[in-house]
Amino acid sequence: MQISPGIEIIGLSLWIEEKKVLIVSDPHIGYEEYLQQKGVLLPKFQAKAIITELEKILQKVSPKTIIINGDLKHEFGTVSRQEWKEVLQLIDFLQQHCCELILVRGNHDIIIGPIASKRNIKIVDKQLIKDILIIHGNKLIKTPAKRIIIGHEHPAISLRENAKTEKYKCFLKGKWNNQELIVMPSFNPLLEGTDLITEKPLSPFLEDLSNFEVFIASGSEVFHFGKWGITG
Ligand SMILES: [Mn+2]
Repeated sequence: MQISPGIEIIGLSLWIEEKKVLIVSDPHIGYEEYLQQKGVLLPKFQAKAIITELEKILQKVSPKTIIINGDLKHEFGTVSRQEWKEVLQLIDFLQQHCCELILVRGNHDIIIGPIASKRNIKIVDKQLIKDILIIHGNKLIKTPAKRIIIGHEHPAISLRENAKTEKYKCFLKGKWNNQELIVMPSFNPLLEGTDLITEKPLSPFLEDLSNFEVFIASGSEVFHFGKWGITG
């Protein structure tokens, strides 16, 4: 489904057909270990699940460029060998499927230099593709770009069906400063996201959500939920 002219939602990614650019956001490799340190017991599956989802997307499109829109790694304070292995595994996988891999720096990507030097990965603070600025979204920026794509927020929405409430990752589209703003969900299956109906947004781009449209991404399906105000 097109979220904006020339920008398509595929799984949890965005695809800019004209430039053959695929964007994924917030993989947060190492989030599993972070939860384990906090005493949450869970089987290790995150890196494998991320790659499986990417494989599904890459069966549909053949990107020239893949952009990770920030927070490749969850925490850099304590990096275990397993986490390094998974980060490099993801980078290697992505590089096998594109000519150029770009990481737009997120707030968790502070000490990312060693990865960049191990692999040929371009690290930027923002990336312009046509009239679209891709930026992580933890800080505001002035830009003449007509459209802005951010991550960082991990938007989700809870829907109640009968007695069950389920949380779905979603994309958001609205206006910021007269520019179109698109918000991407996290690509990590463990990070369900922030339910923006009940929780306060993190990103300074999202002060007023009342005019935002919601696009729920569930498996390979996308549901357009219309404006935020009437979804609640
Ligand atoms: Mn972030």
